[in-house]
Amino acid sequence: MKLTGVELRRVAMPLVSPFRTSFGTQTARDILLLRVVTDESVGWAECSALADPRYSSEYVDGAQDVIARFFVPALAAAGDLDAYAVGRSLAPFRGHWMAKAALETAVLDAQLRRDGQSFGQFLGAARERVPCGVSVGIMDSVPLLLEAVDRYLADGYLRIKLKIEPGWDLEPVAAVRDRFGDIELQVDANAAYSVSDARHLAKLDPFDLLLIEQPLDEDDLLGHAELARHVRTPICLDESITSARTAEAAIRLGACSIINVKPARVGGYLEARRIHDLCVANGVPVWCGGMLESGLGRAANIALAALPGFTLTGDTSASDRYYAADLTTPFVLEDGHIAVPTGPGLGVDPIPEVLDEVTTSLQTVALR
Ligand code: OSB
Ligand code: MG
Repeated sequence: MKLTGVELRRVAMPLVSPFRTSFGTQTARDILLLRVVTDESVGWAECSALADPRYSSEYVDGAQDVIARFFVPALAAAGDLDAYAVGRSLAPFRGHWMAKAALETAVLDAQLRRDGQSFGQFLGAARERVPCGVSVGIMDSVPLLLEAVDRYLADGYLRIKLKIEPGWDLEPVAAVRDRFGDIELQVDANAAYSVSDARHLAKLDPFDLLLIEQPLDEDDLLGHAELARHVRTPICLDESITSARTAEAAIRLGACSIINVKPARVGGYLEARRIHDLCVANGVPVWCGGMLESGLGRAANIALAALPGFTLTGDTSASDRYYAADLTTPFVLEDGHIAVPTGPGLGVDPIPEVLDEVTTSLQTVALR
């Protein structure tokens, strides 16, 4: 394939309810969409970068800038294009995994649409539907939290994840356990604690959580390994895992026993699959995380979550958990599961009328 055009579009997507975490409150997503045109086909992708660099160092304006300024010209100069060539062309540029992931995903979508192959087939999906969990934000009170969890369980979600931070941890966890009994329950701290909180975090042990996600800073692998010696709850890493290499280091150091794979955070689906393979080889359970994606990003995440090593329920929730009107045909929960798309590429397309309505800007990138 030869690259003939790249469009960068921003869309404003209000969330159905505010999503509060230790890194801030999201009330809407300001999403960067990529449309890549080649001489043979068209591909779409969503960049998962949030508006502020508070979950990780990336942010949406920065992602758009680095893609337009550096990444697209490098791809245009690279000649014959496929998803693997994207990684090679962008390797000289440091970091910017979410921006790289978006471009690689759009090219992979174009390639797979040309070949008539779905993301699931390409990645090695082993099932037709995936079990779904839901990530529940920090609430203003425990009763409001219980109400939200009650609704998600009634919807059919198979696993609940509670966002925690200092001052919102033992009490909400105890209340959810007490009210809902033996449900699959886990927590995510988004790096809100330090290793000196080990004794406090050990108080979560009696609640039999599936895991605690990213209690400490992104770069604190040794701290996580130390913490793992003081808590019984399995430690899962999210922010710390930026590549198969950091995943291997984390596993070898004993910093985690479970990994949350987010394709956006690790530079794309090819690296996500490598991490999956590494974890399978090391007996480390993995699950697919999310970044409040629209249907475009969700489609590929659900395909990835269908790989055989994804043995834990992911954060791949249905469209209506996030958006009143999704960009694509909505993903729906059936019996706690979402069906893996089967059409070519992502298997879903943006709905033109919805896209028009939510678009806030459109940049056509010069290929030079
Ligand atoms: O830490 O997993 C996280 C959303 C945005 C950024 C980071 C995280 C999350 C979630 C929600 O927990 C995942 C989802 O439902 O998409
Ligand atoms: Mg997380």
